[in-house]
Amino acid sequence: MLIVHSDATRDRRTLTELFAGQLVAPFECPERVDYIIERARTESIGEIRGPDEHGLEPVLAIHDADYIDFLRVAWRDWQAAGYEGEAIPNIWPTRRMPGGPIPRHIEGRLGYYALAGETSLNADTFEAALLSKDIALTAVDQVLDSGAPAFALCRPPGHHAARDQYGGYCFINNVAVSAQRALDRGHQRVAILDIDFHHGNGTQDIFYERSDVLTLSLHGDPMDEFPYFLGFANETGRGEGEGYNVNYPLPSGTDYARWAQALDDAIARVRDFAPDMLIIALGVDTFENDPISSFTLQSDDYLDIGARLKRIGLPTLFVMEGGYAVEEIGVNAINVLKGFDNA
Ligand code: SP5
Ligand code: ZN
Repeated sequence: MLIVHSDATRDRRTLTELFAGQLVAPFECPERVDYIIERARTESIGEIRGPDEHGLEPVLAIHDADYIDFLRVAWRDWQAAGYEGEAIPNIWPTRRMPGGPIPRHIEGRLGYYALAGETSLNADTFEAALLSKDIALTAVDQVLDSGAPAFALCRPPGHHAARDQYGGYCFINNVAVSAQRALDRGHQRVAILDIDFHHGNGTQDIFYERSDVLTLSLHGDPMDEFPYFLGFANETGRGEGEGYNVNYPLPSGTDYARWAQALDDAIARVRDFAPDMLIIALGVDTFENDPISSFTLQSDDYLDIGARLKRIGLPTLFVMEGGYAVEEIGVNAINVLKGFDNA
């Protein structure tokens, strides 16, 4: 399988993550990609190529222009305010004070555009987000041109990013931008199946009122897990989109037998939808040793996931999302691709 990767993802690193009341070294770190690409090489998964620049047009087909402008200038404005740490929001338009104008001060704008406070911004952030979407777009173009599967080794991830919000380590929604690209290049229907441990809130929200993109997500029950405020089973779409969003919230401790039942149900829904392309939001934070998650999947289970996805029989794009057991992330992510290729 073709892998799209850039060594330049290594150059982007935040230093802080607000976690459990402390600023810690971020779980979403450059070494994640090192382990994946090293494993791809030792397992001879296939050709590894770099991304092509795709510009902002495909991004603006999904995200609001004011949000992208905010990402472009956020670090500059944060520094101009005299702040020395990485940029972290500390106030939001919450339930009792929504609805005002977008603030002028960077502190207010951060809260306006952030959906969570664990994702620090720094000088690298905007370039990193652009590189990640170019990796995804290069891979989706390859799938569109060849029909063969491809893996976009994106970093930072994307599925928590909404039309005008960042968070959950995500800034540009790589799977959403890729799905829109496929539609703009002539596809009628695209399915996005999100198997990251966390609910794909951004992807759900972006396509919630549309019937041309079926969104499905298997994830930790938001009663107990990030992002807490979306991802429940009764969220099935709205208007035109009614029936085109499917959530599988699963309890803490979910093992592969139980998880795979949900996967099979999701696969049946994908088949019924009969899309032209399948996009997998590939997180491996469902792994038993993941430091921020609570499922118990084993490394071999990822081979079986890949095989089940292959049997759907659709042109398939894999896009990297989460996975924070860094030393095992290479084995786990590449096992999905191996399982797919060998089925
Ligand atoms: C792409 C991706 O996987 N993003 C995940 C972002 C999660 N960030 C917040 C982590 C907070 C962990 N809290 C643990 C709650 C009890 N399990
Ligand atoms: Zn995740």
